[in-house]
Amino acid sequence: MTGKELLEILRNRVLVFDGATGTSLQTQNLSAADFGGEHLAGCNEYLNISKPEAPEKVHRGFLDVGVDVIETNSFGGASIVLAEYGLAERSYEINRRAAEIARKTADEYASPDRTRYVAGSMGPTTKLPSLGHIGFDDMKDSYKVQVKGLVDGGADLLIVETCQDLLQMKAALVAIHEFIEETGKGIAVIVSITIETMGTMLMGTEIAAALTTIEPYDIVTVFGMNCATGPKEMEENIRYLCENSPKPVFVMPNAGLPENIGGQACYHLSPDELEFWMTRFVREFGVSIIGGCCGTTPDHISRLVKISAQIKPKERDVSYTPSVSSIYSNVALHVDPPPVIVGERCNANGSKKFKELLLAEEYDGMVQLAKEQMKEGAHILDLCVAYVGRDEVRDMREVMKRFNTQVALPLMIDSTEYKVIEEALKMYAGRAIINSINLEDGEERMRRALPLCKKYGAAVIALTIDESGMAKTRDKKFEVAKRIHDLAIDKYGMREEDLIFDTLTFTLGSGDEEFRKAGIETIEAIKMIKREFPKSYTLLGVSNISFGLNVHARHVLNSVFLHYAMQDGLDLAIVNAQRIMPLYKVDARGRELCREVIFDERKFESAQAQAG
Ligand code: THG
Repeated sequence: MTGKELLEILRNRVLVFDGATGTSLQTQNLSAADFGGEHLAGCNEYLNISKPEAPEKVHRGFLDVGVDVIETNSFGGASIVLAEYGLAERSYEINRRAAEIARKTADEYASPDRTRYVAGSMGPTTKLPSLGHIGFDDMKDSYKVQVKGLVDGGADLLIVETCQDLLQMKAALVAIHEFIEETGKGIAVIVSITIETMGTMLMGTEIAAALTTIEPYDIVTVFGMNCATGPKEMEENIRYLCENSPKPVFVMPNAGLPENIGGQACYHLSPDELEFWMTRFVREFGVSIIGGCCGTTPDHISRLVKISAQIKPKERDVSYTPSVSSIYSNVALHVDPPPVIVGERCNANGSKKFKELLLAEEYDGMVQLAKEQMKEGAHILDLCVAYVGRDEVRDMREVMKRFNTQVALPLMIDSTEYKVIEEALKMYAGRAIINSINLEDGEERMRRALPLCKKYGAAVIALTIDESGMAKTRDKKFEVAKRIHDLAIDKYGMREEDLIFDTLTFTLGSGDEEFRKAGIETIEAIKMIKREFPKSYTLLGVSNISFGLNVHARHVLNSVFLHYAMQDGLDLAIVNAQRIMPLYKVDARGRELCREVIFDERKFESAQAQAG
């Protein structure tokens, strides 16, 4: 089924998933021989080959109580997990068999007025790419084989579940994205993350950052959470998703928190308690898909079937704020009062200190500079490691490896090289911003960069530059912005809110007649863009306005320019956070002088003319 078809089903009712596969298999007391020998004992996925009756029995238990969807016995079916049993090469076969067993059993229970669906289960594997346990491409390739097997075996949809690390989740999504592109097959996808008892994902991710990272993926139809805790502990996060997620919400709790009894995890939540919490989630919060994770039995799940028959989910009133995220937390693309501050100093061309750290390959010092900017008030960091004569791809990898987990702020990837941008995106768990695209070489940059945005869920900065160069007047800046806007949306599938327009300013510090209106034109173009594309964002590299002036004049002019740009709708500003002053801290004379320069009022000349 396609994502659209899944949405259609969810318009009318709550969909019920099955319960625990792993703990249900355990209760069958299978012998080593059932698993195919001592060396395979414990490999649940190999049962699809060695004893298919075992997973089939689990499916029947849940289909008997009336579930809509059963999950394939393939949670650990990625080759990187199967490798632990020497079964890596058999991943396709094992996943395909898992789907075939579920398909055959589900079809047996289906009737003309009652479809039973098969969800292909994709677990988190045993590796965390954000900790360097495995490379992105290796993980993605492993998932891709699993996807192929599950779809070929007859899965109706895919569930990427128990996600621990957003980068692991992205590897699974990129695998599905590539599979869809290569085969042309549309398949619905559910993503489910695991929030540990401490309130974040294993890697420390807050629910808001997870939502921000997943939200741009249009291949993902439903988003939610499963495992780690019982429903009670999930309550606040479920409430958050129901209030903020534009995608329908999925919940699949454990039967309570596990208790360790003689080395075995035991789950004690009663069917009554599960029914109580899930009723609340559906009726009061508006959850659309319910099921059970570890420890849930057919007795538990029969209660969910009852809920689905009796209760319609609450109509949700969702307000999503477009944002970007690091692996830990998220930052909205607009704050009140503005601006969102983008720290400019992690730039090998814009900071002497950062350049020196890069040349000395002092990567930890670079992390320190990033952290300093956070203390100075930056919300996002611009990151540029381009330096003549150095290998930018290698430098980006070295820096990203560290910044991904050691810097809590979302990043802007500032590079003109697509290879650098993609390598950065492959190492970044959160939602990044690509800095930038333009029309200097016609559509080429858009054609290369925007598919990367779609694949990795990034936002993008669009500069008002076209084949004739950097736009100088407000009308030309707007015209270029409109051309990019229309192409990005109509041809590349971007959304208005994924675009951040930078109306670039030349310096007012040169004194050239040609550039005297640079400041006003830039500000007026921001106004026009905000009026015509209200869902898009605007950004400026503020320090550009003052190149060529002395340090003190720069600080003052930058601050005053930022003030006026903000008044006219600027959302984000790339600045040296430490050096930006609020307007009241600039003395009145400096403020007035800067205003006259920015708005080109030419008091000086007209006074001279009068005197003459
Ligand atoms: N738009 C977008 N991206 C950008 C820019 C833009 N990225 C780069 C740049 N412009 C914004 N970043 C900087 C960084 C530093 C300076 C200016 C802009 C700067 N640095 C001091 C100098 O060169 O004099 C040096 C400071 C130091 O060495 O510590 O001014 O416009 N989308």
